[in-house]
Amino acid sequence: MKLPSGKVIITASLNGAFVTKAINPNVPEQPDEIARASRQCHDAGAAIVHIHARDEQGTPCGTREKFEEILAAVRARCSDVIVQFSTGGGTNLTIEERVSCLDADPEMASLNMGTLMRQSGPNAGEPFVNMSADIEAWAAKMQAMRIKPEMECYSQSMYRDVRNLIAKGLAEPPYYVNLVLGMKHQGAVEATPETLVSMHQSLPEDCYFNTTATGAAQLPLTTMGMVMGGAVRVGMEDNVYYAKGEPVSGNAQLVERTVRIARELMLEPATPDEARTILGVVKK
Ligand code: KMH
Ligand code: ZN
Repeated sequence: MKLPSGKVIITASLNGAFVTKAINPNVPEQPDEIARASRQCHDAGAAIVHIHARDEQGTPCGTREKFEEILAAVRARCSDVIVQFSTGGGTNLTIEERVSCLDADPEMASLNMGTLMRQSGPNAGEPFVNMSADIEAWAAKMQAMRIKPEMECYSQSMYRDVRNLIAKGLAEPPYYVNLVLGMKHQGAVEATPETLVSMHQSLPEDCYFNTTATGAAQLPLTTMGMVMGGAVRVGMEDNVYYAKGEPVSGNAQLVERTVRIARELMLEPATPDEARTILGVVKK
């Protein structure tokens, strides 16, 4: 499904699990940094902020307390933006730690729709596990808590689990699928115009789609995604360079560029409340 004409929903993916300050010192890790970045991105035009939790050393962590602390910090600086916590977490987290974010009762959370195999870094050979039974359990918990899932699909094969949730009534329409392009994991598609078009063409019914692309593909493929009538995700989780050799100065810099391009395409960034109405997100 296309977004209502003239609108684009922009998500800022603030930090992720892998980007450290050694990679880019502007990545927000601590609750107040995350809160400030959320406000800046909201003011630049983002309706949603996608957030991973980090401990005092910047290592990915997953406890209800930390997510509650982050949510409170964001709300203190920005009452309006939609907070989407990651259940993807980090390579060092147990499944229980990953989904502890749900206990903080965010408006949205990511829901990874299949298992991938890590092929690089210290965790090469370890799977990023998202079994169908787990996906169903997390979806059921989100449904009960009225947390809107963003279903992360890294290849068309993951649409099988999207259709499974729909068939079992474990998700509420309109469904929201994030086309995640360019992850290095085995099982993920590369980030090219062809893979974006191919994944878009085979989207399950009644789905709004978001376009996420890693690295240098983020700019061209999110631009394509807007032309195709989708939502887009930009941010330092997925891309730490503004241009070749020029580190991103902050997440808002990427949001500002996306808004400029959107307006050239006659699109206005949806406000958080407009995004709630379009996606069926319950305000909390
Ligand atoms: N790292 C992104 C490409 C999640 O956090 O749950 C995928 C992601 C999934 O953001
Ligand atoms: Zn993430």
